[in-house]
Amino acid sequence: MGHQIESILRENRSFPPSAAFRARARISDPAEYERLYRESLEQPEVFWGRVARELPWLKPFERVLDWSAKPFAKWFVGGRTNASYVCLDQHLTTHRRDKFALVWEGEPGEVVRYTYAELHAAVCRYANVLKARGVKKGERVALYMPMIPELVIAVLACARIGAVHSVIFGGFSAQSIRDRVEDGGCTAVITADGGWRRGKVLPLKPVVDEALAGLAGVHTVFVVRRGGNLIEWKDGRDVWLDELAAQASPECPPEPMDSEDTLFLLYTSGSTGKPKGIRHTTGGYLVGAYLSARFVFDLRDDDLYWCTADVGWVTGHSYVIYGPLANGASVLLYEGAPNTPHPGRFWELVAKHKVSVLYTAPTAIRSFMRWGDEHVTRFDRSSLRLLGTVGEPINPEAWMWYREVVGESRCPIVDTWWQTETGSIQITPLPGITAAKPGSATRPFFGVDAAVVDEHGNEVGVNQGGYLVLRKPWPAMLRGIHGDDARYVETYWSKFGGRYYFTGDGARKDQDGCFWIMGRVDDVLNVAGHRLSTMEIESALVSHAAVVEAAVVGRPDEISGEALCAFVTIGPGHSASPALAELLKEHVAKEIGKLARPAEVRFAEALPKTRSGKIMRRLLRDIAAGREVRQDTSTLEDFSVLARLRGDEE
Ligand code: 7RM
Repeated sequence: MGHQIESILRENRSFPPSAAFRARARISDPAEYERLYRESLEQPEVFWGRVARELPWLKPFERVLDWSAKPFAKWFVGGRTNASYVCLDQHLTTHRRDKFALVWEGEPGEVVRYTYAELHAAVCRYANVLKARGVKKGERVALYMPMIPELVIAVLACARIGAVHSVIFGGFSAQSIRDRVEDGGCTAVITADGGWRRGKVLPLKPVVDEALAGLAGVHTVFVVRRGGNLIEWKDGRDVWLDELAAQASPECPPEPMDSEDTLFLLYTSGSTGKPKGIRHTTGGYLVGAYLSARFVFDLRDDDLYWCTADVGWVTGHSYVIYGPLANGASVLLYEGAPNTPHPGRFWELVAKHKVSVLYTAPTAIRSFMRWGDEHVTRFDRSSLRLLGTVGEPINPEAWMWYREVVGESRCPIVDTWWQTETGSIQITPLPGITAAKPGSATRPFFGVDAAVVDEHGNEVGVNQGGYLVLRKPWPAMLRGIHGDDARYVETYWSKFGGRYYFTGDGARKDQDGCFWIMGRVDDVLNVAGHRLSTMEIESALVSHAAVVEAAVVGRPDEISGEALCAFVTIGPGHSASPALAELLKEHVAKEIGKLARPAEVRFAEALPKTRSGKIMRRLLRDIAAGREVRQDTSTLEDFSVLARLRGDEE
């Protein structure tokens, strides 16, 4: 208790932006940056008020921030706007009217493009269909769809009429959908017959049917035709959305939404208990997504921007849809898997569509490393100018590979730290300003007052590990957990007596003010009185040539409290053996010290991960301890992984 988290990993490389990148970047003058950054912290209402006025309002706001009911914030008080109006209508009177908003490629390879004018019309048609079926402002609508343009259209159509969207990732089970529909009180569902995934049509509508069986409250299931798979039909409840849309009017006035009206719910699994419906509102969320997308991805009119995240994840909300479209960007959307039909699929898409900004996850980057450089290098990547990562700490090995192999040492990398709850990026390099360091998310974004503190909320010293907190409210912050204000206060605001927002992550801040995220504090290991971050030991393991991915957990040990158990997947050309296990233990001891030496190394074909690629260490803890896994596994991507780790399939 009261112990700090020890930080033992050191990385000294640093990569300032090139002169060529800086010459065209949105911000490249350090003095201008310093002035803006200081203003954003010292006069946040001046800073955010000015940014907010860059977006179109249907009624101007009267006050920038009301923090009197802390921790329940109100931003842009009294203002009215509409998220679809911000993303679409504002561009229709500019040169962007006929610019591509969306470029979509299906897994089988077909391409569909929407200009801003076309996307606007498509959204209005959907909005009119929703309205005609009685969907009203404030009603919650669940979306369970593949990564097709109709998903983006449906999201924006909900926003247009003031309905609250709750996107459920297209791989979740019927039970997960049911829980989310029930908790959110959803009255309508938008789905598709099926979508393409790994060369096959994955049925979706049948899963929705199962989820809704015996459940009251859903009056309509809107179905988009995509997979062509056979589905059942419930007359009176089910309607073909695309057919009705074809007959609907392409004009639908945007509902004027209060800044603090809910825009969406997005469910995130807590480490315990049922999933939380994170609630985001209209004005502040849009301002946060808009500004961060603009500066972090340095968006310009000639970019083709590709965020590979699924829309079912917050990254897909803020950085596939709202942030880029509010900036008038051209967004690439891809339906399928990164290795279907071949492991170079992503790079084929980059070359074909001339992607200039690419935003993806460390888990994907590590897969590409494992599959081999040749699948990347055989495609032309000269269109790329900026790379981003999100979702987990990226180990320096993967960062360097991303830089050198994908980006040909030409592209800055932005390692962006944020959460479903934060709504927008909070800690990140600015690509024209920041000297990036492999493995560090570097500095807080505008208006973000991040700190590393001890148990009592006091800031710790340079390079000391501790809890990552945010000390000021920010526009895109969550406004609560749907239906459970007490849980909101308890989860995020109680640890430091209501003073700070607690992120749940451990971190350290280095001598240059750069933050190094050390992973979830729930995962922190306690070995012989030392509190160690999983990420640092995993990073040491992955720096060995044989290891592609690693997860380290503690298992109860009478002597040391916890003994370290490492699960590793190894690369092609290496084979699992007791000798390799010993070698890896020694490697960790040499890299970071004897105290971090794993007691056990287990080889695994794959690690249990969430849909967004995060390793589920709490499941591995049960396996390491030889316990039955009894936790919430609803977000697990591939159930067979657990069985294989337990050795059920001999
Ligand atoms: C955007 C997203 C949030 C958690 C967060 C961290 C981890 C995310 C980074 C990261 C290190 C990063 N939302 N995380 N980004 N850790 N470096 N750049 O992922 O709600 O799904 O997850 O993800 O632990 O608290 S999320």
